[in-house]
Amino acid sequence: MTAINAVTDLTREGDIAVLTINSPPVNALSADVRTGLRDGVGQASADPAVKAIVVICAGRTFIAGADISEFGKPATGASLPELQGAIEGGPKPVIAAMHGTALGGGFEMALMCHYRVAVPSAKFGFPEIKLGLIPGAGGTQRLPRLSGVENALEVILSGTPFGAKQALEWGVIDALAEDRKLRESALAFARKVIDTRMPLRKIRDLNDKIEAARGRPEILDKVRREYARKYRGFEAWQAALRAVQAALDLPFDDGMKLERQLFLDLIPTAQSRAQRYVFFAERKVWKVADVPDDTPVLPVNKVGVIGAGTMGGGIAMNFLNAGIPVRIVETAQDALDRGIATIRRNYDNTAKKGRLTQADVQTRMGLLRADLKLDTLADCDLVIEAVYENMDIKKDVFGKLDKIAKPGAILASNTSYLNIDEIAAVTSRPDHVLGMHFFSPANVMRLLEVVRGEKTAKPVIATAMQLAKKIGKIGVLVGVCHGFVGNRMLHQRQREAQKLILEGAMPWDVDRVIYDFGLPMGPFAMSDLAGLDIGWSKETSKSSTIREILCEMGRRGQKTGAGFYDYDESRNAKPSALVEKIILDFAAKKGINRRTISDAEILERCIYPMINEGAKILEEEKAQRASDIDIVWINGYGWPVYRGGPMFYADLIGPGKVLAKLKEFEATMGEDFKPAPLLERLVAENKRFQDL
Ligand code: T1G
Repeated sequence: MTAINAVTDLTREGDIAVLTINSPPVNALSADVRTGLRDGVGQASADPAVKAIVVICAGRTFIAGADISEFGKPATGASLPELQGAIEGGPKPVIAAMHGTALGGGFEMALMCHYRVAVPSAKFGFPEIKLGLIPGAGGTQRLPRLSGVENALEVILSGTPFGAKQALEWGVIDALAEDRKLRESALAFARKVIDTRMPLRKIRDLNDKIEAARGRPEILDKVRREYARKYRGFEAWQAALRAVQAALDLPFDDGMKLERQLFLDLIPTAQSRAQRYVFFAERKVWKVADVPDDTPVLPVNKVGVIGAGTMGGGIAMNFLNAGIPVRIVETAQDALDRGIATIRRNYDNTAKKGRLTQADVQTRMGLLRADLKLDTLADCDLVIEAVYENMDIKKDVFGKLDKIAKPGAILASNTSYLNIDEIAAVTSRPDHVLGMHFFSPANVMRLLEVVRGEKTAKPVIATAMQLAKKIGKIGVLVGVCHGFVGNRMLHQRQREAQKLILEGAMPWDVDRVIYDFGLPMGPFAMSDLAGLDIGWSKETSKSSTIREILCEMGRRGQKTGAGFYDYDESRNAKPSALVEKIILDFAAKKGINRRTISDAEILERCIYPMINEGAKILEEEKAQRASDIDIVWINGYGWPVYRGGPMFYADLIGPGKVLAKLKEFEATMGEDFKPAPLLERLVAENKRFQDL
């Protein structure tokens, strides 16, 4: 065994050289790994006794891509083109032996090899698009030559990996290895290559699939139309289309050059920096400073849900999807029946779309028990309360639950705003009480705010975070404050949006600016979707806000065909002349001199107070880190991932710019814009939120 470098070993099996990469956790194609590969293949190629070379990885996966943490830093070690020269351009057949996830640059390195062998469970793909990048080492030029242009576009634009069976069909791999016998199978394949004098098969020379797609612009046009909506605001996908177009139009090496340039141009872009930031942020959220990874977790084998409404039903589905039995409790039979019917309907719809089989639906519904009696939850390990958002009702439920639930059971509230400590205080087990704030629709939205109470025990936190992962959520630990992280910041935006439409803008102006910024919809369209009458009551309504006036007029949002917008029968929204008049009259009555408000001001007034509130949340330690706040907004409120989140956005435009604008607004519009001390400090120290 020869150590090529710290992460690469070279061994010999007769006349076959085996290059083993060992660079945990995912054998990323770092400078060391690239150099080890280049020098190892070079060494083996120069050794006359060697007839073939096998490249294999130790650990849980084949190379899972370039080392994302190296992007934006000065390049060191062997370059990707050098690697290509050593492998594809080398004199000896190189066979890639793959397991786990061969992704990005790792998959491209394998496509530089002459042959590929993989275990049946291996996955292959180009997730670069999720990082605001495109494959930069030949993926856009080589994959179409194997899978055909349409399939390659789907792989590159979706970023979704495909399996070994598909890879074999496309000729991406040449043989399936026996599971857990990858090395032996790869050596046997290399043996066959040598003994049967198989040629140095270079994918660059395979043009039949390319020729078949030449002169058929409809292929890319169709894809362009399909992805235009999905990738509204994103940049990288256009570059991916151009690179694949080059594979069709240009000789291989020219296509490679163009791909490389497109790739290098994307690395410094704000979008790619944002999406790479989010990649690591999504992995940091799970790390809780004072709850180490070895903190014992409590068993959760049965879950109780109180309330079978929209949230309760969605919450229950998450656990049923994970194979955990659920007992759902409601106060009235018709409400219970309605809730169960909704769950069944949701599953049937998913089955109709082919994403579940009827057997899956049966299995999940089979894990669900429904009841009217709270004490049927006595044997649950975790009970999640999802009743009406009222403190007295919640305290009443928790008081009763505490007497019923078994010792050691965790009691969680799905409250969106209320004080978890106050709820916990009505129980005898405040250390086993926390918030688990799901987002509607709860079975779809990825975000789960895990609300840590003052007395919540560490094993309970560890259990909730692990459970979040188990049910496919991204769990973000937050502290107790009104509205936690997401809603607390949302309140800032909603307040400014309401003020802006009195001062001179119209709801559709504000929504257009927020929509163009990249969010799925603006504050007024969102309110119409949720219903303007949430928290409104005819009895107490006094026409004191536009919202109240609209509700009094029966304009309660989409569900009534009218709200801030008028809606046609297919729920398409259009600006309402009546609402415009209501706003003008209301402002006049308030003595407000309306003025022209620029789109820039609308954006700053909606976003900067959110950033400022984020700073306060960090000051109060209601979030562990700025990137957690960004993960909340991306996964719970549709903040565009290519803008990294509100706190990343602040760093991108400069905390100084945010501070200056807030001060300017404060001078004319008062306290709502008073900068958070943390923001002042960051600017004074010339730091960013990321530096905290
Ligand atoms: N670079 C650097 N670190 C990485 C990494 C990578 N590519 N992939 C994972 N890690 C770290 C991660 O931060 C975490 O660290 C640990 O590994 C485990 O990851 C030229 C341009 C492989 C499916 O986008 O999708 O190639 O938190 O928790 O759930 O064309 O990681 O423990 O300190 O996610 O088992 C393309 C990204 C790069 C793949 C494993 N490749 N990785 O999932 O573990 S661009 C990717 C993943 C490229 C070329 C281009 C997943 C995984 P820590 P994990 P997992």
